[in-house]
Amino acid sequence: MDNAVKVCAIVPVYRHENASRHVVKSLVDLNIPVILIDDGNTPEGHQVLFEIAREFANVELVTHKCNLGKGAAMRSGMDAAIVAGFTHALQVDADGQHDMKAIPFFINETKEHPEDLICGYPEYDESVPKAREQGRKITNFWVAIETLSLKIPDAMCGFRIYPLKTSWPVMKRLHNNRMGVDIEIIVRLAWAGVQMRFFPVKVNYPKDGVSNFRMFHDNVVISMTHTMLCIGMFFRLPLLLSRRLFKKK
Ligand SMILES: Nc1nc2c(ncn2[C@@H]2O[C@H](COP(=O)(O)OP(=O)(O)OP(=O)(O)O)[C@@H](O)[C@H]2O)c(=O)[nH]1
Ligand SMILES: [Mg+2]
Repeated sequence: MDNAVKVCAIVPVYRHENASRHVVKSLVDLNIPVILIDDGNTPEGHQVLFEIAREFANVELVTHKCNLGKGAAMRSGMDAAIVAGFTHALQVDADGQHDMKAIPFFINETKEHPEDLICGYPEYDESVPKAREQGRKITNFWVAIETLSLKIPDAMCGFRIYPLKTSWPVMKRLHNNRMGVDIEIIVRLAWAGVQMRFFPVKVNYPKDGVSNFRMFHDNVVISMTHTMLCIGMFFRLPLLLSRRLFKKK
């Protein structure tokens, strides 16, 4: 890794302590330091994470005493990454759904474009639940309206490399602690003018996988997030429109 770019991984974990072992191992095998966030797991879950952090070199465990949500876990992870002097954070979900073989390519992209957000674009196989796939399409439609652009083909992927210099000031001000954080951060970074690059990453849903997604509750939270972002878009209309005009010229 060159001097300018120091990448760590942040892995928020809630009820995925067992699946997270494989994720951590893949990261450690690639020589990527890991910040594992125990987001208020059971004492047994915490013990598993504690052992993972002890077993592998370069794994730091940050613990929330109670469950605060993925957004709060990402915030704690980015905070720890900044304190440790990293310039970029690869956020990867602990459930092992994402193809870890994509990581070297993503890191190379970060080295070539250190200012940019490098985002996964999910390539599902047939295991994806149809309702989740539909939900993503609805979210992506709203995100196009909120950013007045088609530059975000997927706003929910839990596989991205964040440039911390621009992402942390935005992340630390988010109120969204739970589901919806992946959407809110990418829309706010687009508003802030951060350039984004999307690349496919294979995603699968194992039959015995644990999902924390609560169909009713999380969809309500996501709808509230879109409502808030649409209101935010109206306040930024002059900025977003002038950016488009300027780009055309
Ligand atoms: N949903 C959820 N995830 C959390 C929480 N705290 C940490 N996480 C982690 O955030 C990541 C995303 O959670 P998932 O349950 O996979 O949610 P998802 O990927 O949107 O849903 P699926 O598409 O069903 O996998 C995982 O690494 C979780 O372990 C929390 O309170 N709620
Ligand atoms: Mg998941």
